[in-house]
Amino acid sequence: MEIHVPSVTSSSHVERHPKGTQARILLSSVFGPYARDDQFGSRSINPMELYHNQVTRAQGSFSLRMFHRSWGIMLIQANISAPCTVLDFPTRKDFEREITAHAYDVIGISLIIVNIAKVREMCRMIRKLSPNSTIVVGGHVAAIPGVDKMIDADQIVRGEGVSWMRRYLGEDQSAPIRHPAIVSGMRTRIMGIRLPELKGATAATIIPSVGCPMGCNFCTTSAFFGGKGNFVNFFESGDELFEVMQQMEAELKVQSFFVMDENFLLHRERAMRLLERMKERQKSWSMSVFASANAIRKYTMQELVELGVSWLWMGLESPQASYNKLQGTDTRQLTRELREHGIRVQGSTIIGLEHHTPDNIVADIEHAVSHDTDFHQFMLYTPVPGTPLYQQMSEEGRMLRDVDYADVHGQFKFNFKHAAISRDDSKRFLDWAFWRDFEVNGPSLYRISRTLLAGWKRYKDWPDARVRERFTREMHKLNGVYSSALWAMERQFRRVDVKVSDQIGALREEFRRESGIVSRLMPAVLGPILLWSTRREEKRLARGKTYEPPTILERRNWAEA
Ligand code: B12
Ligand code: SF4
Repeated sequence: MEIHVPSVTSSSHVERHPKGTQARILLSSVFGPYARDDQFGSRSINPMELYHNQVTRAQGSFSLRMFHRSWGIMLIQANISAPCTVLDFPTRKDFEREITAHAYDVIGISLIIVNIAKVREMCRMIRKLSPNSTIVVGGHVAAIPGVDKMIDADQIVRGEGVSWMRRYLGEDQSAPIRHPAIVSGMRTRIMGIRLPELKGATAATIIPSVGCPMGCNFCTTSAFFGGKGNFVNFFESGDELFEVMQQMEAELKVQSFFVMDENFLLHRERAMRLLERMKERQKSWSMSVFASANAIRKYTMQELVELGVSWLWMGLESPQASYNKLQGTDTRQLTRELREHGIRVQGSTIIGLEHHTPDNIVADIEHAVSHDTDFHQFMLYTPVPGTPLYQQMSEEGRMLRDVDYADVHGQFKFNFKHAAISRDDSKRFLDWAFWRDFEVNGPSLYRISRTLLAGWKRYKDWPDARVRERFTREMHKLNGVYSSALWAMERQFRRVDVKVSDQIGALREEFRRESGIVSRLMPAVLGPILLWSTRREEKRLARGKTYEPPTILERRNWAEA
């Protein structure tokens, strides 16, 4: 086989494609199925799911199941004028069909490090079935040292891809970013029921920036887009962001947004200008954001609530870790306060930090669990190529050489030599953390119902109509459904922990008191159905049932050749 030597580039040096914007482009994610063990690096414990993979994975039938599109290639497609197809979650057959059915000049593949074996196979298929195509590989995989010798691609792109692709096609790389309309999640399931996909019911994803200037040593997103002090902003000001959100509101009929920005609240000026515009136009929007504790502390609770922050993903590293983003914050107090104001908190805790030992790690996990967040993500401390941590571990000779990249996803075992914890124990502690959080705090669905109710009670008579409307909307839309789910959870969770089951029962009572007549009656009917579907799902999961995202194909600027 002839191996081309690819250039590994970022957007600052790009050689233009001879056909420019006339080139036909295919942008694809890697092929599935994902939730199984195979020779292409799929792993059953690493499905293409956010919550079930790394957040609610120990919660059985209560685990939140949903899929997210590959936003990077959607963003690139929306910002080039060449005819372009996005193929998301293909099977190998779908991919083969697409590259043989059309004469693509450029085939771009997007992937992260775990999926390296898939791109190797996809390059092989392209060379055989579409030999005239130029292969461009982008996404976090580009951070692997020596990746150019591992796959048969022509170009490997590091960092931001819109500007790279624009330069490659001879377009203006600094033209304003056109934001694609993205429904944040799809095929949502919980308690054995697939939720209906009604227009406007699911949040729109907004991508204000990539990267994060905080530069924590293990953080791959920060490192990939420039590291400490750097990031790439797509929408600089609150005004620009407001306009984009308004467009999405009109296009997707949404009032809630999933803001895909690693540290949204860090940019206070932008957020506060956005709030001003929201107030001017009476927008009762809600926002799910990622933010570090030090950034959250720049705001009062009232500002967060007025801004519509309804869900917050925050790092809760061990109290002994010295990350700037925590800056001495009492994260337990902060979490409690946020939840009392109706803000759902998703904590994120790293297992296996440098100071952890078999003797102190249990206390650190208990500390994390004691935050009683609505959701809790646990991840192994993982030196990933491209990060300062990887550099340091490599220099210290602590990287384990025989670990397959497909297993470097933070949910299995260490990929480095830890001073005090063995590889096998790293998995045991990780699995235990998930279980402990579930056992002590109960299903996340129960926890978010509790936060929602607290917020509604506090803000239902609030003077700002936008805030009132948001809480009333969130509460009333689902009130009867939450009560019914609580009815079923209370019974099912009795098998895990009676105390938590009683707490769920008490919350159900509270919901009942706050409900109208229809919602009061609903649990009697819907509750038993949900209990039945929950138990059916438990049996399915025990038999090894897994879920896969659907294959999606979207063309833009397309005329059949
Ligand atoms: C959404 C998401 C997911 C979705 C994936 C959806 C999908 N369709 O792939 C879900 C939830 C399923 C997921 C799962 C996992 N994820 Co994930 N995920 C993300 C997240 C939060 C957002 C990605 C995103 O859209 N970003 C915004 C877009 C605009 O950025 P981007 O994708 O990087 O794309 C830009 C460039 O990379 C480049 N680019 C990308 N593709 C291409 C292609 C071409 C041709 C070109 C030229 C350029 C280019 O241009 C884009 C625009 O600038 C990121 C964190 C983050 N903030 O990025 C983590 C992230 C990508 N995930 C990560 C990890 C580790 C995982 C898991 C392994 C973790 C786990 N155990 O759960 C699994 C793997 C699942 C699997 N089987 O593959 C890591 C990747 C680490 C690495 N170095 O490889 C990240 C960076 C999080 C982190 N900080 O650790 N993930
Ligand atoms: S604050 Fe979060 S996103 Fe920013 S560098 Fe640290 S871990 Fe990464």
